[in-house]
Amino acid sequence: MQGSSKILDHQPKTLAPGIKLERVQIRLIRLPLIEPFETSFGKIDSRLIFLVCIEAEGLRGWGEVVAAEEPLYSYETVGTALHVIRDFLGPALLTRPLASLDELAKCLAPFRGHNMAKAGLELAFMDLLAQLHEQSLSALIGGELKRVAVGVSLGIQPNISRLLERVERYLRLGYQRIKLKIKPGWDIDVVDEVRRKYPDILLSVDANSAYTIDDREHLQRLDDFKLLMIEQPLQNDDLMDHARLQEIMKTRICLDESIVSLRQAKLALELDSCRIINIKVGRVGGYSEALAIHDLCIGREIPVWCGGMLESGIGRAHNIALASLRGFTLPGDISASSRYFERDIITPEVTVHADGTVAVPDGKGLGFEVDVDYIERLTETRVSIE
Ligand code: OSB
Ligand code: MG
Repeated sequence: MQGSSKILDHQPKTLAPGIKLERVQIRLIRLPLIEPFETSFGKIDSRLIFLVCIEAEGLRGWGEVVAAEEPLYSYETVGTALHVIRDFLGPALLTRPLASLDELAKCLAPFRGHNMAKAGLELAFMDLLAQLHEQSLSALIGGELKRVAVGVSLGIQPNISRLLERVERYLRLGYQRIKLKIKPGWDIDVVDEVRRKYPDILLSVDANSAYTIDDREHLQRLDDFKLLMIEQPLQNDDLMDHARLQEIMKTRICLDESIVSLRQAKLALELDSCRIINIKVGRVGGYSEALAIHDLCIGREIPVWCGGMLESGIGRAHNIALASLRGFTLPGDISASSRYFERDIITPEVTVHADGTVAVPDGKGLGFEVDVDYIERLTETRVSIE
């Protein structure tokens, strides 16, 4: 390994004298899920998708705010993001021309928290910047992979046989890793059954903070199943207990909810709270922080992978670009559009090849067409900031 500072060169792409953003548009659209998605914090049947569109220089850049309707995965919601973008972040971006991602990030940095809201704006800005540079998003951020490996996240099912049927289905479709959502009462036995039937697959579990350190002995039983990782077993703000758990478990802990910034990532690695990191642009506040965490992990030889938030095609396209960076060595939660939605809002839809990879598009910006007419028809709420 080389020294960490020189490893990667996400060349700071600047456009002198800067882009004057003309308008930030928010649209909320509801997309029904093909089947309900259940985690340790609840079940949803549809996604209220929060789209951000930035207009400048005759172009439109698209981003997505991944917040849910309820503050369960994080404190942010569709409602808080709407408020914060409309009243603070959006107006701040319209005050002066912005020449680079760095300048945009600096402009948003004074506002505390609300990472998903910030990320939605960063994503839209980066799509715009990539188009202005006549480059793909992947190329703009220094992505090297032409195909990214993907896995699937399987929600809690009404019974084991339904789960086994889903596992079979996604393995047949080529997905390279199966992740099972777990919670107390849906864990050891379930993992045991899946592992028994599929002794050699890449298998992981995600608890979404459903346990506490008092469950340590119970969680240690997961060590019997050769899991790739256990994702976020404990509370989001408890790096110390994660470190205590990692110390006594063979299975690598991967942190999701806990890693909200480069600083938290450094702290988690320093404490040995985890040995794998899941990067989500939304959770960390956008590309600039995501790239920094990626570079940190490469320097420390910590594998990273791209998490998902049941995004529409727009968020999904950004995830594909992110996952094309070379530190993303484990399969991401990047499913085909058809895994979640009857019809996506981009064309072509995201598809998973039989070898369990998704192609990184090389067209300008997102590399997919945004189906603006369809979005228009679905729009429930529209807010314009100018
Ligand atoms: O914890 O990774 C998670 C979905 C919503 C909120 C949190 C998570 C998830 C998933 C789904 O696991 C990943 C996907 O988008 O396919
Ligand atoms: Mg997770």
